[in-house]
Amino acid sequence: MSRLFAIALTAILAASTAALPTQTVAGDYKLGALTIRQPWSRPAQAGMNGVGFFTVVNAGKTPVTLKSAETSAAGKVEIHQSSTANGVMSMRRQDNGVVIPAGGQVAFAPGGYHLMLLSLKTAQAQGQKVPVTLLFDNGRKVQVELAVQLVPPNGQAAPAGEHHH
Ligand SMILES: [Cu+2]
Repeated sequence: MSRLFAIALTAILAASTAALPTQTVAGDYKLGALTIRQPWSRPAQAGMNGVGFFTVVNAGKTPVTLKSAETSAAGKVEIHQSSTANGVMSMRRQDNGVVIPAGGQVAFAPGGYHLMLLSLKTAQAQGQKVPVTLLFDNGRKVQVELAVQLVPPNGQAAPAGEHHH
C-alpha cells in the first residue's frame, strides 16, 4: 500500500514539475521568479579579459534589473553591450544595468550583452567553472558558475562578427 502511494506521489510530482511554465535544465539557476540559463564563458589567459554569457528569464509580474556582478576570479566585472554599426563593432558599459521585462527574457550572448571579467587573476581553461555573483535591483543575488567552453551551450552557433577584447 505504501509502495503504491509512493509511486502515485512520484507520478504527481513528475506531472507538476512538467507543468511549470519555466523548464529548468542542467546548468540553470533559480532566484525567485528568475531563471539564469546555462552560464558559460570562454577560455582566456591570466591578465586578459574574460566574458560571461547566459540568458535571464523573468517569469514574474514585475521587471527586474541586473545591476552588477562580482567575482573573485577577476579584478572587476562590468556589464557591456556590443553592437555593430557600419560594419564596426563596439561595446558600451551598461552602468544602469539591464532590465529583464516581466514575463520576458534577455540573452547575454556573443555580439550583444555580456559580462566582462576585467583582468583575470588566473587562466580560464576549458572545463573549468568560474563563480560569479549576479546582483539584482530587488536586493537579491545569486551565485552562478560560468562553464568554460569553446562553443555556446545548446549547440547554438556563434553569430558572425565575433566580439574580441
Ligand atoms: Cu565587453
